[in-house]
Formats: sequence, structure tokens, C-alpha cells
Amino acid sequence: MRRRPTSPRSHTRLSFTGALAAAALALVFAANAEAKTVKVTLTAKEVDLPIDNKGTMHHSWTYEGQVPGPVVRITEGDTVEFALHNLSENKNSHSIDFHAARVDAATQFAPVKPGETKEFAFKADYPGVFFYHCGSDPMIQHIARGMFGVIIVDPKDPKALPKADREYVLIQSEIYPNPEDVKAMMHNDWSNVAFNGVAFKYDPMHDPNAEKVLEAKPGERVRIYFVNAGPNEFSGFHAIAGIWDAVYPSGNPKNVMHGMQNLSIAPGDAATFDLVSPVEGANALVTHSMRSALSGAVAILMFNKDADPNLGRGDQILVR
Ligand SMILES: [Cu+2]
Repeated sequence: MRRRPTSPRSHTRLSFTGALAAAALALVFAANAEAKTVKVTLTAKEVDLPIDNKGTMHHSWTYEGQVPGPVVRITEGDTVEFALHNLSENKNSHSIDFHAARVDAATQFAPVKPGETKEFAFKADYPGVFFYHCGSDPMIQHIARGMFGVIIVDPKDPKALPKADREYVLIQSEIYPNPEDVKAMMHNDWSNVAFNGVAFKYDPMHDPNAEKVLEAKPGERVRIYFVNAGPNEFSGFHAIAGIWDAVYPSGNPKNVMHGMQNLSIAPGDAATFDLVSPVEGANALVTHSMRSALSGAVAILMFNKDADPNLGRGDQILVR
């Protein structure tokens, strides 16, 4: 039996396929090489913090003594080796629930007693913007008292989203007049709704004691990582005098909507909002639920040519 000669054409095709396979393998290795293991430690701290611009203090329960807790930022594919330490001087058990993690809720998200530490690991397989919060009983109180934050999982493909010129984190939550009163929380009887823990924190237009605004230049793409910590109120996130150029529910580049005026963000949900202003002047970022906005859930985003170059970059994406 005569062997069929290999035609130059099929030979070429084989080589081409081989080259493709090699390139694909190289890409896989490159992607694996980029995936990192990131160590994150958060310490639960029960501390007094202001809940308004006048300096009214509440006894808050926090991650790292801050409301919201620190921004955790990783890249899709990374493995997070996480540790939660609960200070021995705290009076309560605390825990963490990362919405970016797929683990066993009963063990990994379980309460940690004062003086103890819990460690677990998870791989961040989905890019986006995710809520994290304490899940200890009663969860409604642990969230209302300040145990919440954001984990941003950047897409591993840097071109998956248009490049942002500035980025800001805004986390909506309710403030209850008496942080000991769980019954009032169950009745949704809040006094204020805040962005980043303080009513009217970035709104000197409505509160003369406010000292900060968010800033950007006209034409810049401003990306807002928005989380609704609740624990109860829905948010209708809107830019007064602006239009969201793109909105990504849960921050995943595959979930994209354009030209949006508002997107409802349920308690425990998050989304990424892109805004580009063609003009100078102010936008007011609000929940369009008016009782919430008029009690503190407003952030002024000022567009001007002399915008502070540090704002919306580095550790200034969450303006403290
Ligand atoms: Cu807690």
C-alpha cells in the first residue's frame, strides 16, 4: 500500500495549526503566570466614629477602624489568602462574607470570637465590583453599624473595559439613631442615608460642614464603583445633570448597558457606573429615592479644568 504523499498545502496547514496551539499554550502560561496569590488581613475593631460632618459620634463596628472598610483590590484569577482577626478587647463576634468568593458559608463565613483569627482562601473567578460585610448575628446590626466594604476584581484583560481616567468608590448605607436598637433596624426606622459612612460627606451644597467633593475634568471618564450596603433601603443611583455612559451590573464587563439615567441597586448589590461630562460644573450623584437623598445620600462630583490630580487615583478612590 502506497503512502499518500503529504501535500505542501496540508503541511502548511498543520504547521499553522501547530503554531496556533503553541501560541494558545503560551497565552495560558502567561495568564497563569499573572495570576497572583494575594494576602489580605482585616481586623475587626469596635470604635467611635463620626456619622455626620458636625462630628456626631456613634459606637461603630468596623473593619480596620474605618467605615467603609479598606478597599480590597485584586485581579480576576487571583487567589486571596484571607485572615480575619477579631481584637481581644472587642465585645462581639464578627465575620466576613465576601460576595466575590465561592466557599463554604457554614465554616469560612462563620463568626470569629474576640481574640481569635480565622483564615480561608478563595479564587476570584469573576471580574467586577462586590460587596463584603459582616454576617454575624444579628447581621442587620453588624452591617448598620459599619461592617461593610468593597472588593474590586479587575478584569484580567485590561481592554475589557474602557480606560477610566478617575475612579471613585461610593457605598450607600443607612444610619440608625441608636446603634443598639435592632428593633428600629427591623422596622427600617433610620434617620439618615449616607455615602461612605457619613451623611452629606461630599455635599457642601446641602451641608455647610461638608469639606469634600469628588473632582474630575470635563471629558474624563469617571468610573464609580457603587455598592449598596443597605441593610434595608434600595438605591436608584442617578447622576443629577449627567447620564451614565455605561453601567455594568456587578461590574462584570459582559453586563453592559449604555445611556442610562438610573439603575436600581438592591441591598447587597453593586455595579460599576461610567460618567463623562462634556461641560464644567457640578453633577450630584444620588439615590433618586428622595427620602434617602435628602437625608444624606448625595455626593457632589465637580467637573473643572483644575481638578485635583490626586483625587480619584491610587488610595484616593475612596475619599476619607
Ligand atoms: Cu460584625
